[in-house]
Amino acid sequence: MRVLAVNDISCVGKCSLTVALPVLSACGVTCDILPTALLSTHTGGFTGYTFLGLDDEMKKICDHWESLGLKYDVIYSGYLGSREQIAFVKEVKRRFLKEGGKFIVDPVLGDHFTFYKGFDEAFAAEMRSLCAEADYILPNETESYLLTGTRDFHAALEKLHELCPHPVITGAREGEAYSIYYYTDREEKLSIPFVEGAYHGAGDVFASAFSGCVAHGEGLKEALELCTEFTYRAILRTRDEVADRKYGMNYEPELHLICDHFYKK
Ligand code: PXL
Repeated sequence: MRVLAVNDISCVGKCSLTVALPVLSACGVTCDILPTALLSTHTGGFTGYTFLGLDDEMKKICDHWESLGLKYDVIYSGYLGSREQIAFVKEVKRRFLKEGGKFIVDPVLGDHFTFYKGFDEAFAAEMRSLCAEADYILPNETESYLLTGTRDFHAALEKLHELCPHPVITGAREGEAYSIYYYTDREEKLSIPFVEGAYHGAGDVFASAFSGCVAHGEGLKEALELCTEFTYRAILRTRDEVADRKYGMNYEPELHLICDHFYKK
């Protein structure tokens, strides 16, 4: 099984490709990478970070890959640095996704009901058009709102389902519970206890594990149960063991959960 992760390299502050690579390896899946940008840190909570968009390099990399005849079972796209990159990812899907392969879009736009730095409404509109080409989309609560204009999870899920067969809203606080709303052939949800605080990179931990599950052909419900349990355990460890949460999640000690799921005899 071969997954292509299209995402940035944030050198410090575990997220994006520095999470996708180890998590997909734990799934027993080959993870090739198409880096979208190189940053000294991610943009959430650090100041003075460097940013190098890799638009031109991405095109050259893909031209080389075409000469190798590469094709992927799953393409997973995350943080994209420009509207042009979003358009290019549609081309990447056309050129490199196997017949019958799955396209997963984590529409990285923002958190806490604001855009991440550098993103705006025009970017969100372009991201919506990428979601329309996906088999699965994984917006957080904020991204679901930015894509649909509604904070009501039921209404948002319906609107997202008009775009894509299997939307998954990865976080909805409901009192003391935290719910994942998703669409199989109807609305379904999965709940875990709510944990106070912000956990940078949690969405990437979740989306990477989900991509591994899809590569294994796991059903949506089973995949979400595993990814939610894995992310929840990592959140508890991070809450208890990490002093400065902008450096990312302490998910590594929980990777065994994923290895065991796929490989324990
Ligand atoms: O985790 C999402 C993410 C990915 N990549 C970069 C980011 C963020 C969120 O802040 O800044 C560069």
